[in-house]
Amino acid sequence: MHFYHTPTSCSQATHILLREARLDFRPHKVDIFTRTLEDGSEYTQVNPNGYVPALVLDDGMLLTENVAIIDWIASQSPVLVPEGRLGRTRHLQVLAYLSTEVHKPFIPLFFLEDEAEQARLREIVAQRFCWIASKIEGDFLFGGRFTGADAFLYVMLRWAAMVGLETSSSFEAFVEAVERRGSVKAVLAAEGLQPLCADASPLPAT
Ligand SMILES: N[C@@H](CCC(=O)N[C@@H](CS)C(=O)NCC(=O)O)C(=O)O
Repeated sequence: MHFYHTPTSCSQATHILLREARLDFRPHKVDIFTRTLEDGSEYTQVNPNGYVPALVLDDGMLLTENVAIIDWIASQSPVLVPEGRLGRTRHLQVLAYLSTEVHKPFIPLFFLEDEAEQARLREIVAQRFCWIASKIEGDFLFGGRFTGADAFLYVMLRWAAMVGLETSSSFEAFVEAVERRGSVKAVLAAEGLQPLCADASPLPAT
């Protein structure tokens, strides 16, 4: 399958999960500002909405939207979904929260110049991180099992670090546990990024 992504963006969660699920994929970098691929072709020919992530499956079907893509990858590798009768539903609940309550309001924090509006949005996003922090049980959001929601939360925490947004100290152990995973080390190396946790040993970039 083909995977369309932009390093550091929300597509990093998909990147981690494709590796967790050991799915074969060919990565393609997208410049989301010009909506072009590395060969200069127009990305809107692939995803008419112009944003990442996107997957094009081997049969040519296009998948977009973080929640749907993460749910689909988890359906290929059910260890990425919480256990229990409501496991998939609880997973979708957290994915929807991260997508609509954290990811979307977060994006303007990278661009807004109005200080009052920045402060208002930072407050909102910080509160939303508080709720999600209260959901961590053990290493991850659903106990000892790393799920798709953990990958998405990790990317949002990287964004928080990028804009200097203070978040709950209970995320420290979470980030350490996430950055111990081989999938995460490999993705950080592939995207040319350093781990957040100073003790995490990065993989050399290839
Ligand atoms: N509705 C999409 C939005 C994804 C999204 O906002 N992606 C950002 C990167 S984090 C992007 O590609 N932005 C460029 C654009 O919107 O043109 C989803 O949930 O997957």
